[in-house]
Formats: sequence, structure tokens, C-alpha cells
Amino acid sequence: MANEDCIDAVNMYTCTCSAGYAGTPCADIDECASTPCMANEDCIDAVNMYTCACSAGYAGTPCAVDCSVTNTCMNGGTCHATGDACICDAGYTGDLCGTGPLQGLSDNETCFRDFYFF
Ligand SMILES: [Ca+2]
Repeated sequence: MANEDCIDAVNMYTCTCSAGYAGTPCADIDECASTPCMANEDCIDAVNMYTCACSAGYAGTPCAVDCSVTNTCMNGGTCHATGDACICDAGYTGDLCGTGPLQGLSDNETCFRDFYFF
């Protein structure tokens, strides 16, 4: 039957599921079920294997922010030339500059990292 291998033997044969298939009837195993990919990656199930690909907006190995693809820098941040991070305006942090600004401070106040609101 579909997705089965025939095993020849003396005066008989048996059928077993092909590699990557299991069950009755033989069905594709979801190799992505164990979430084998790393952060910022999508798992793509295939026959007896899986592949990991960077999620939208990410590129490189390991997958990091690729702002040059999606122009996703926020709050006035600009994309670094290598595309792997945003250069954030003062007061903003994070890969995409999505964190900040500092809250409760006026322009003339000095702030310290420990006082950031996340
Ligand atoms: Ca599969």
C-alpha cells in the first residue's frame, strides 16, 4: 500500500511503513512535533526529515533580526548595515527598538539602566 515497503522472505512477504511513516495505514510522521528548531525559526515537515528556516523578518545563522528585509525597526531606529539589528534612538532598546522609551523622566534628567521600564 501507499507509504509501505515490501520485505521479501521465504514463501512470504511483509509490509512495513517506509522511513518517515508510521501507523495503520502508514501516515507521515510529523518530525516537527518535537519542536526541533531554534528560536526565530519555523519547522518545515517533510518525509523522514524536517528543515528549519528563519521566520519572517529573520535571517542568518543563527536566525537573527533582519531589519533590511522587513524594515521593522521601530521608534525611529535604523537598520544596521549588516541587517542583523536595529540601531535605536536614545531611550529605546531591543532588537527592533521596541522597548522604551524611559518613562517618567524629562529630557534633562539622568537615567540609569537599572531604572528602565520594560
Ligand atoms: Ca514528516
